[in-house]
Amino acid sequence: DVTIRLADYRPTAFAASQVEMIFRLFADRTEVETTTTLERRAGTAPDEALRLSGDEIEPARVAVDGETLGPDRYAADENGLTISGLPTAGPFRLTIETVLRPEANTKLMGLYSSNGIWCTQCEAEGFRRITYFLDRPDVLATYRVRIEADRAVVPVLLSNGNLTETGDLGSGRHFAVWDDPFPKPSYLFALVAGDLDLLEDRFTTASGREVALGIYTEKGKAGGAAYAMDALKRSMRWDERRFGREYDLDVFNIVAISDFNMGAMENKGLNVFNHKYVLLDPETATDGDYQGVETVIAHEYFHNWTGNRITCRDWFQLCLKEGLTVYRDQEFSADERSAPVKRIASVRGLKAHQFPEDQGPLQHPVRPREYREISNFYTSTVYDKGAELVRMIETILGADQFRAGMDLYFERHDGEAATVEEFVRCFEEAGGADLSQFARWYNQAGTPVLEVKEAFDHDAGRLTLSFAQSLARGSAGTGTEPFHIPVRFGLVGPNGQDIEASPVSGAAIEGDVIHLRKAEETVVFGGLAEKPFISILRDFSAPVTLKDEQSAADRLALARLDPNPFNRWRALSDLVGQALVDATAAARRGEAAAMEPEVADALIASAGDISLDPAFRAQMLALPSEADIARLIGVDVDPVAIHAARNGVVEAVGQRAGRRFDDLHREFRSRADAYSPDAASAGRRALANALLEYRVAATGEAETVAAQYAEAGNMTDRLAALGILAHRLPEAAETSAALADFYARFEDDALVVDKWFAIQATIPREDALDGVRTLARHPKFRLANPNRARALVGAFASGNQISFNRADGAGYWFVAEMIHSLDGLNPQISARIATAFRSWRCFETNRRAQARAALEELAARPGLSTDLKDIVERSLA
Ligand code: DPP
Ligand code: ZN
Repeated sequence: DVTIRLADYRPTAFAASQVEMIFRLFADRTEVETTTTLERRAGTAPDEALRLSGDEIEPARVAVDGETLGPDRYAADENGLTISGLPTAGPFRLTIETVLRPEANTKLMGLYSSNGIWCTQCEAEGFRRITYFLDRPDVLATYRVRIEADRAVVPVLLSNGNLTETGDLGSGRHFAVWDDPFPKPSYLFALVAGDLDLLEDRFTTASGREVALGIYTEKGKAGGAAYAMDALKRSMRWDERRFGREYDLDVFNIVAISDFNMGAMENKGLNVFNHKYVLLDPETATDGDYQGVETVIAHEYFHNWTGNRITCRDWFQLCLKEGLTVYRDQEFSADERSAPVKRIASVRGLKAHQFPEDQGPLQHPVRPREYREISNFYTSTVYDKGAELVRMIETILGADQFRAGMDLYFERHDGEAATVEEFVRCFEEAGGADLSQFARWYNQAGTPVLEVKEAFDHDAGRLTLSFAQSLARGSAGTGTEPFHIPVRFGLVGPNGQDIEASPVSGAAIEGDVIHLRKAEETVVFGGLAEKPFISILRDFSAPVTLKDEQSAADRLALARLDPNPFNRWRALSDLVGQALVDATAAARRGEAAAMEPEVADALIASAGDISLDPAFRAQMLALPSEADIARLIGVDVDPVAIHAARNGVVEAVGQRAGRRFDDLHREFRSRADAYSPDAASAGRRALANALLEYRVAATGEAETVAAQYAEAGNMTDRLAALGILAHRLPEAAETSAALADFYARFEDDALVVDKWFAIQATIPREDALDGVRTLARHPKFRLANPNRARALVGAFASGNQISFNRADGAGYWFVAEMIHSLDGLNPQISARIATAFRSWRCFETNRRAQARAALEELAARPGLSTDLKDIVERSLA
């Protein structure tokens, strides 16, 4: 395999302007005829051949301007097609015919069949599995697509753009023609055909364009798309208000598909979704699922401008659309729900997924410099850290200038394939800022450490904050120069209000943001009668590891009084994190887990703090996960000790809270009234279920939680109860009864059966592996379905710390074996699940040796996909 490098970027030798496709769908095959208008670019040699990409296809016919070429004019190989003797000047029409077998396509890239529905996935390099093409994002063309099929079997025929023609072909066949007037790269092409149900609605844009909205589902499921439709309309309105972006076609269609590699795909005018992010019903979907649908619907819709109207020049620029669009969907959720709760959830996600990636063998910069397989770069670093970079630009410039920069970006680059440099330049010009140092964030991998020291001079009334930033060179081997770090801060008085303090000297300060640019810098504030509490890195204004020397007393005070809600959460979370690290060390010495009474009391108090909304209180109560604790410990990790410590702490806090948590639980637990997915109601359920877990941990009693399981009026409460039973009381008779009942109730609903698999895959016992092995032979287990594979193998590998990381290595060997089987079907998913090995070096010697042996054995197997080989080899490097 070959390494692709950013430094090697060259435009294509030929430009494409128009693509006309005909798809003829039959039961056993699909015939595709693609005619592309091409032209040699100025500067391309007259004898230069045309090189097109292709993957697992063959040319049935090749023609130029209608004349079929003889086999001497073209040569197909494993990666594409080379055509020589093409016109030296002016446009010409190249026709290529291919024949596809969508039924046999288990990679779910290109054209495939899912539950009888024909559908496509082309990002990043799937279009080349449909036809030979200049399959790269900087080749933009308009598409006209004609689809022909049997009307009885395939009544619905969809592609990008607007529907311009339909009709009958005789012998029961019909056709539809779709025209997409916006030039687009091939990765945004889509086709869907089948017998589908439809939920319809309408939207009028700010300037009065009438848009027909449609969500297509498998038969009988369209009712489940109502909330998704509502989320779509709210997203459309929000993008108009917040960014001045209107929708641009007459139709916007979404299709929900059961077998899908990703969450969803933003194809122009025809988004294709994993059905998990469309279909909802209170009986079968949790509050988390509702939020997930809202987020993904918004994300894909927002791509219409950030990704589609302005796309990426090459795949190294992936963060240009993904980081920016994640930023936009985060802002949408913050506006629709609670901004602090959303920010806490985003930062938790960043630390859980991006930090370990950035600190391990799969490290890469937000804009990578090289790749072997682009599918492996749809990562938390590109998406989530990419979003943090956009957020930092906003923090540096302020809201108004940030908006001006976005406006300039849309105006200047509409219709183009752009780069990160062009994006950043828009903010420099519109905001009058120098972002050259800031741009290092795109190119230097790793999480910088930011140390802060505080010194207070009582007599002079001066506070000195000393900052030191450092970046260790990691596996990516990129630079370690100092970053421009925006540090949002506040000095908090004893009454819980920010003090206006005047900076006397040191690093630049604008408003509540300190701009750090050097490896070491200080800031001095004067005019302070007493030492304030220092609230630093408010709202997590930069993706760094913060090391401060704050006393426990200061943290406890900030957890109570910081007017910045995010930092209130962070102060408590830092204390709790340290307590869990200490408890793990104690557990390793064979001692019982304990928590400082002051910290436990702060946690308990936050649960009952009526000045905070319930969703926020639930966040305060949610302890770091076992994987989070492993990351805080960093080296020589013993997952069994972590598990014992965390469990012990939950139990101790639950016992200390006693009746207080019982009373609160009674106050917040769901009443019999109807379910509403709104943020406030969801927050009450989250708090009640968090309290229930502490209560069950403290008493060890299954009765209340089993009753909640049985009586629950919605999936949120039912699944929370089932999770507490399975994860806290795995031996209880109530647990096996509830698991059996859950399956019996929902066995025909694939998305709920996924939950049933995942909950058992994550039972925190070393012998959970035995259950997982049995489940892998269950009649409902299907490795070829990405959601199911993720629900069992993915959930086990990434969510079962003690069983995956078993001391005898059995967890590693089992996952390696499953990944290998999966690799023969679907390399993207096998490679994704394999990333669960990325933190193997953090464990104690014995586990480390087992993980290495399993990875080395896997790496040595013949015939691994490029995707899996890339992940396994980088993990071992
Ligand atoms: N569909 C995926 C996303 O929206 C990849 N573009 O992030
Ligand atoms: Zn995206």
